[in-house]
Amino acid sequence: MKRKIFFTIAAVLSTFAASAIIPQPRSVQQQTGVFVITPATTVVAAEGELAPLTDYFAGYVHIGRVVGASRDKNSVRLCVDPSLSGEAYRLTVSEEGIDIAGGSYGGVFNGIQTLFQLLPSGVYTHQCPLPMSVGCCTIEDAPQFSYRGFMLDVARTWSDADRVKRYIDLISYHKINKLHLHLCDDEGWRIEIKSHPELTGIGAWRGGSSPLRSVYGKWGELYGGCFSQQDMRDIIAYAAVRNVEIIPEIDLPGHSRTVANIHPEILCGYTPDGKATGGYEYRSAWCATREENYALLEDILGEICDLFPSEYIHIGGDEVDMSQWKKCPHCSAYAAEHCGNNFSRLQEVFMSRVSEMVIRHGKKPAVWNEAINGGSLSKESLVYGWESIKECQKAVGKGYETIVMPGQFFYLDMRQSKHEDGHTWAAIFDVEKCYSFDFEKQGITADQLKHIRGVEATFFSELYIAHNPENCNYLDYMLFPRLCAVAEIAWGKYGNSLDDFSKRLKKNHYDRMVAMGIHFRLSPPELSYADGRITASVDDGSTLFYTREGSDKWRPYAVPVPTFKPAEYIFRSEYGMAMSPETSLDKHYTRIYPPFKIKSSMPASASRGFSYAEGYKGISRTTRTPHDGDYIEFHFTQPLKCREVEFVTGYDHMQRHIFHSGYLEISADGVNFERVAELEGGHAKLTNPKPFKVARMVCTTDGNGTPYVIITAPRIKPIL
Ligand code: TNX
Repeated sequence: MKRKIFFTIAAVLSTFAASAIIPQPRSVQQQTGVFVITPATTVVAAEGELAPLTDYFAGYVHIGRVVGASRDKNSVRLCVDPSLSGEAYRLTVSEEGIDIAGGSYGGVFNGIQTLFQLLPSGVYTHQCPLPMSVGCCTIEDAPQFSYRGFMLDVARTWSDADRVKRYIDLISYHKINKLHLHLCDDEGWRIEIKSHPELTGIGAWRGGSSPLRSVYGKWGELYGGCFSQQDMRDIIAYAAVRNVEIIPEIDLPGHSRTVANIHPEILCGYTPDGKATGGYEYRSAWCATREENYALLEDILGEICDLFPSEYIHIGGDEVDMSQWKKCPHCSAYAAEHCGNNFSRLQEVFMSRVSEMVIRHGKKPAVWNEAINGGSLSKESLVYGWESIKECQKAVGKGYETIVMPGQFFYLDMRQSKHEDGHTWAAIFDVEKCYSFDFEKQGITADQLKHIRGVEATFFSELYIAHNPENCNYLDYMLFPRLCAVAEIAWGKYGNSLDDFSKRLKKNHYDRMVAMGIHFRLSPPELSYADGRITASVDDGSTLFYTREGSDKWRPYAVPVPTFKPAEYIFRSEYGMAMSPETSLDKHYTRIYPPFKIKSSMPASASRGFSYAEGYKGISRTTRTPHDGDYIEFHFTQPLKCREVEFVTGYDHMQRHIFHSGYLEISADGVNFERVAELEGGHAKLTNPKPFKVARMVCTTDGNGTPYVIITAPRIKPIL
């Protein structure tokens, strides 16, 4: 009797679980009864391609494995069913056992992921105790898109093999099946090329003793890393077990400053214009008409094609700075003769030659959407539409298979709310906005949809370097739960509403993500102020904390906080290792804009003079890179009284064009200065400073990896 009650409760629980899967399956039929996985249960697959999946499964659920024919009822049986299409699967849980039939290896893998989500979330810790009961059900499921991708930029901020494998696990739990690795860019070269060991020998390291200066974040310390070809083979094999294909990207012909630093001869040869660059080589595009360049690219791409088993090799094509081609006598003559002076067509000449190399090696080219602007790139190319939906439609219209990934929904390097970190160029968006992406609402027709191979989320990592990349918290926070939304868009929303997705996410998937070890982002707490009290609330079961500005002590929130200075309070919530952003009432963020003038040892640039920052109208720029001893002074008309002020070199969200080290001095009389803070990431913040008239940022590093310094207006908060 007791046993029966237990099973009934378990069945209710798993009934609930079956309707709370992410991505949600197409069809779920609940039945009565349960199957109990005990230590005596086995996972069974016929000999052959499914064998690795028995090991994989038993790595999570500690039961015996059987490879070969088995008549054992008490088992989880894996099989390929040719009547199912590719990655489709049918998961049947009966009182006798569990059957996972897939149209292919990938289909079976997908079925296993769905089964994991029917089990207690502890399954993801690899330590879930047995027995575990699963409610009887039949789930029939298939993805809408065969390409469900995630792109990680390991070039700007290095992520090593262990980290990449961890993300392979995390994406595969969400049935994402492509990992696009952005392997080189202006800031690094991350994959060993045996015929050109200098590419990683030099190009994988910056800062410290490296001849390559860092551009973002770090300076004095040598940092970076790269994958040997053997590392990459391990990653590819690890991913293959998890139904993930690695697609490598060698970004060409722009974004190539790393190669250009190592092999300056690849650049266009023309008489430099004499513009001061502080010794920094700013040009980065491969010369399109230098024949030897194609020989070098053949070496590189030949090895890439041999190393990666993927159908596609991504050859880049984004954001090419064509100004050098215009100055290059050979490129400009070629463009005049063959391209009607259209430099996009010259880019296509370049891309076509590179595509031919890839095709000769038995692969197909993948490119960013700008690469098809000239009109003649091979129709075999897969186009990644990142700039906008319109660019995706343009690619489809030209007959290309297309990956949809416009920045405003799919770039997970965008910030998630106004006062958080991250890029803003495409949008500020959180998981809900991300989930709201809808092909039909975006104006994509059923006919266009036929040429859409899938979707991809990206994480470009130039801002990551400033966020302690040695641990994954920031990256986890930026990726999850937005990647859960992308996973469901990729798998097919099948009419699920945002409300339904949010419920599944918060009620069930939060616990799974905690068990997966993800430091994901929680939605910020809701705040309101009335009758002298701030009330905070959350709708996801997370625990609330609050603090007051200037204090580092966080208190648990239990009841509304009485105060007449509500803007000074900061709230956040936690769930496992997940965290919400810190949030305050709007007034907390209010800034003031007192008049000031800039004086500097560095001249102001002609196009971005100091008046921009002085007028709080945008960034100002110097004409040269900074040297040890250079300074920037901020002279306020009236002594500045404030509750917080932050002085910023570089963009306010991006540690680039900064003073890499230095300090801040303030003075009440403009004569006597007191050193009050050290610069970190080009910034210095003062809380409740005594009134001062002049602040001076002093640089103690020679150079900043770029040809100038950006000066941003100070960010000043008023006394409340
Ligand atoms: C655009 S997306 C880029 C990257 C940047 C990214 C930042 C693309 C093909 N190019 O180089 O890192 O924006 O979001």
